[in-house]
Parts: sequence; structure tokens; C-alpha cells
Amino acid sequence: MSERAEMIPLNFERLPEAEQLERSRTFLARMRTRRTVRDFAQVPVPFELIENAIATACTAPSGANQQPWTFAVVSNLELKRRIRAAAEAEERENYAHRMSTEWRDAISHLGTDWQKPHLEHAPYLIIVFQQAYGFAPGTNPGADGDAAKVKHYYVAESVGIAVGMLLASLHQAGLATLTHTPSPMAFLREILQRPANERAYVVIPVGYPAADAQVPAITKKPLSETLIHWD
Ligand code: IYR
Repeated sequence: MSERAEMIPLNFERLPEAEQLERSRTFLARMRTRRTVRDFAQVPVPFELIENAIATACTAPSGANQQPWTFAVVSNLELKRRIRAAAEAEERENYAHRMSTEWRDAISHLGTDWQKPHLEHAPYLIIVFQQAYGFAPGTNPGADGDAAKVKHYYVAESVGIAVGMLLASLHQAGLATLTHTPSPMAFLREILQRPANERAYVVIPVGYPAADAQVPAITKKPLSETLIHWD
């Protein structure tokens, strides 16, 4: 049993309603310009933008405040090439044999295929790992059988919330992103030499869009379909 945390006063600033509306509308308008990008310019991005976005993601609420995530950042070209090759090998199988007709139909309008040049061209890949369980402090996860496992709660939900905040931060900073989930993703744990408790959750190429980048003409559902309100 861990001890109850000390309680401290909440630091909260109540804003005037006009300012609340202004901030909320500005943020909505900004987020509505976010598009998933698959063509990246081979142009560098300041590392602090990546670092700040990850720090923002790490403010996310998580089950029991266990923060069951690791953000692996790859800008090394050799590693990006290895990740691309391994992802394309899996995706080639997926598109050729493993996806059902129903699945293929569901994504056909996006125009994706097994080729993933963005995994090499984007200046940064952020590979998000979820920690299926933790290790008790003072135990050694590196040595077999020498670590006491700690159960984690609501791992997928916690990591999903953190990734949403990461994407919002990167967009707000003027960067383009792609949420990519090659399947299966076990190769990422191997290439990046992550411990046994970590499972890749998503790969996020980050950078500037290529000058001729195109996106599918798709829209979000109207709020009338997604928001229900009982007053
Ligand atoms: N993971 C594959 C296929 C794919 C699946 C879904 I669901 C998408 O929204 C888009 C693509 C790929 O990355 O190509």
C-alpha cells in the first residue's frame, strides 16, 4: 500500500466568459485545420518542438497516475530506414493477404498502400510504447526474473489520451503528423531494444508537409451526429 499523497490547494484561474469563448473558438478553428499527412519534406524540425509536445503528452491523466508510456524519438536515418523496411514488410503482407475485403473497402478512399516512404523522409518518428505493466522501484527489469511486476490500469485509455494531446501540441506548433499503426508492431520493440513490458502503440512521423503534399477530400461528421445533449 502506498501512502496517501499530501493534499495541496488547486492552482486554477477562473477566466472571464468572453475570454473562455475566444480561446475555445480559436483552438477549435486551429484544430479543424489538422490533416493527417503522408508526404513529408526532408527538412529539419527544431528538437524542442518534439520535446515540448512529448512533455505536453506527459501531462495527460492516466490510470492511478501510473503514466504507462514511453515516447521513443528517432531521427537517426539508419534507424528510420530499418523501421521503414520492417513496417513495409508487414504492410506488404497485410495489403496482399492479411486484410479482409471489408477492411480493404473501409480504407480504400484514403488511397494508402504498403509503401511507407514517410517513415524515412519525416525528420522525426515518435514511437509511442504502452507499458503493459511496470516494475517495482528497486527491482531490475534488465535481469531475467529479478523484477517485481506492478499491474497497470487503463493502459490503452491513458496512452490514447496522451497521444491525442501530443498530436494537438504538434499541430499547434505548426507541424504535420501521421498516426501509423503497422500491424503487427513487435518489430519496433526489437529494433528499439525496449523492455518486455513495452508494446508499440503507434508510430507518428512528424515534420513539415512536402510542397506538393495532397490529402484526401474527406470531412468530419457534423456535430449533430456526434453530440447528444440532455438539458
Ligand atoms: N495500417 C495500414 C492500413 C491502414 C489501416 C487503417 I484502419 C487506416 O485508417 C489507414 C491505413 C497502413 O498504414 O497502410
